[in-house]
Amino acid sequence: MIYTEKDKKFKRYTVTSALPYANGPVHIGHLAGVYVPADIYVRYLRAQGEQVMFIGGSDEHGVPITIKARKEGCSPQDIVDRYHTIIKNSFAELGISFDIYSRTSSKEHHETAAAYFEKLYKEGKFIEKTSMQYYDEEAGQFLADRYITGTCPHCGNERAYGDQCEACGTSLNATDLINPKSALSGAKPVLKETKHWFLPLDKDEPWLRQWILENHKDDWKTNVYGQCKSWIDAGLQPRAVTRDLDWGVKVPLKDAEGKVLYVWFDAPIGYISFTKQLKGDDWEKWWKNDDTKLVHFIGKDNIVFHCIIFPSMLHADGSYILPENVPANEFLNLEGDKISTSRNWAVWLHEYLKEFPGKQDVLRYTLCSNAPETKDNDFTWKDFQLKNNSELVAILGNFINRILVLTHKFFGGKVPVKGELTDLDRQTIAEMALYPEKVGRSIETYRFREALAEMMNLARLGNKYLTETEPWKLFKENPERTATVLNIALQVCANLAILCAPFLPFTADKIHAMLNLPAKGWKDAGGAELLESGYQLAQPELLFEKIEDAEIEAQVNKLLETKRQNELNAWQPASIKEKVAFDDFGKVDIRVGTVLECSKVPKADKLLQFKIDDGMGGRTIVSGIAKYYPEPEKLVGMQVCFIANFEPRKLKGVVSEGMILSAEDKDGRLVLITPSQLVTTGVNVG
Ligand code: B3M
Ligand code: ZN
Repeated sequence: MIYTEKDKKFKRYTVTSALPYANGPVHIGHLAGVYVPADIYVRYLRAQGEQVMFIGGSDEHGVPITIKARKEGCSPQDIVDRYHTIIKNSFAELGISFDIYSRTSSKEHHETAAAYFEKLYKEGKFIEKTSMQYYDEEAGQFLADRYITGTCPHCGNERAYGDQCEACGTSLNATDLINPKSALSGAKPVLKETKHWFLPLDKDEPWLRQWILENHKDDWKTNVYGQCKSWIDAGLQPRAVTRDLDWGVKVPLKDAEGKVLYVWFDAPIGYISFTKQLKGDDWEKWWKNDDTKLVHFIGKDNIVFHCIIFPSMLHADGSYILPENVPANEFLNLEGDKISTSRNWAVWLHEYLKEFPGKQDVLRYTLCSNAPETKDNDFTWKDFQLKNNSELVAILGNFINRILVLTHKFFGGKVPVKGELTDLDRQTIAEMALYPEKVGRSIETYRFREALAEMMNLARLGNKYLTETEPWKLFKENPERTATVLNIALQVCANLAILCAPFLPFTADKIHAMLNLPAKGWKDAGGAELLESGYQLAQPELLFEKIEDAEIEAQVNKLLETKRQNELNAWQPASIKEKVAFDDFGKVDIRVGTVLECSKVPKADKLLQFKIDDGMGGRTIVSGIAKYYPEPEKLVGMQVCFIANFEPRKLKGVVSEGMILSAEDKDGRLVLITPSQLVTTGVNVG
């Protein structure tokens, strides 16, 4: 049975997943937070025989896209074309089973979003307000959303954007920011008058309070409910739904030259316009019938938009249903650090697919078993390896492989006939029968980690059954009993094929093929007669293979390299030291010398020993630059600068009479300072 929210029976499911911005590829954080759980949910519903529509697409408007285009010197359309293609293809390859994956720059979407606005406008649902907005005088442009940064008034984050603070998740208006700065020129912006249309969210407070805080108190996740509650309790404010920008859906009014719809106004309408693209004239029932269940899969930074603002838009129109649930996840970190597109701190899906061909299910498995359902979580490559080697290979893959190999060995690959049952058989069959409901109930309540763990428990049950019956030993003395054991074990395999399909669709297909199992739905699962006796099985193939340390090390090294690059990029010149009097500087005696000999100091990795011609009979200087000059003899003849009036010091047994000058580059490399032309040995530097 389907356990619906409040036990209401729905006829069809409209399932949406957040539209990723087409300004970069998709990474594991997106997948674990939104697309893997959404895909599990819809695959399960389809297996239950439900009518499901799974909507996805690229969000191709918004300031981050125009900022990127500006940086790269191309058009916003070029940017979204590039990333839409990468995102769409990589989702398909991972088996994210959208019924449609469209894009908001499409003509149909522009028409639908503009019409949506126009209808609300005509019905007087907006407030028209002239207000002062930030304007960059150098760039000659209003600074909407991410074009402006400043300090968040709530948490003090100095890099909050004009529409949202990513540190604390609060949604902002640009005028809330402390110390605002233009992202275009860095200039302090001025306030300039402009007209916009606002959604009066303040008027929606009473019904939002009732709908979320009362009606959905028990069935929405606590993280989602909590964010909504603090928003509503803080008092809702009217929100501008238009912007002074030239990239986006044009505001369909006469006096709105140079204005577009706010990206968070047009993007969720994408769910509707994509439905129209998919269903044509039949689209309305997916959005307007009470017996349709609408579910939005999103990440936690999108909660207010999907729980408050979009529902207010739907409510303002009046003919739409509201979401039944919004199972938002928290964030996934990578190796202990926040995933970041700009710092390239991510595992990119399209790269994973190239580097781990055929291992889609390993990623799906790891991300689901580690999904940040109730709190932020961490992805590590070590854990990825462990999950593959000691769970997928050792528990699931090994079980299925053993059974198939034994069936081929003893019974020519035919499902053997079941004889008399023992207590253990009956118990195993009875336990197996509980799994479809256990897994299903967890999926329906959006507890995907738990659901996956239950599915694996069925494989564990199978392994336990084998350990206790030992069919590989049994055959010689009791072929009949072996037949019964393998029959039952094969039924477990068949059940696993059905139950693992929402999570591991590629593996499910392989098991189906090996068992020659006709397509079966969730309702068939649990039974001990899925495979009839005498049925011919196909040849077994390994479902999973071990991931070696070297593969994991390569990934970890790739991340270390990213970290190194980030540190280099973050390099800034050291601040200037305290002022020094001219005469004080004059006390330091710097000279030019010529290298006569140079060699490594024995038993000291870092030190080079120089014999320097100083024009006064020569001197020895020891310098800690051996690492950067692996062939010291090549330095002979070179002119260097050195401090000539240092107190002599003993270093590793060698007396050093001075210090050779070098510059420290941003990666820590030391480079010798040398005059730009040959000069007389021994002259002063100053
Ligand atoms: N484009 C995703 C994000 O915040 C945003 C979702 C829109 S869903 C309508 O990264
Ligand atoms: Zn903040």
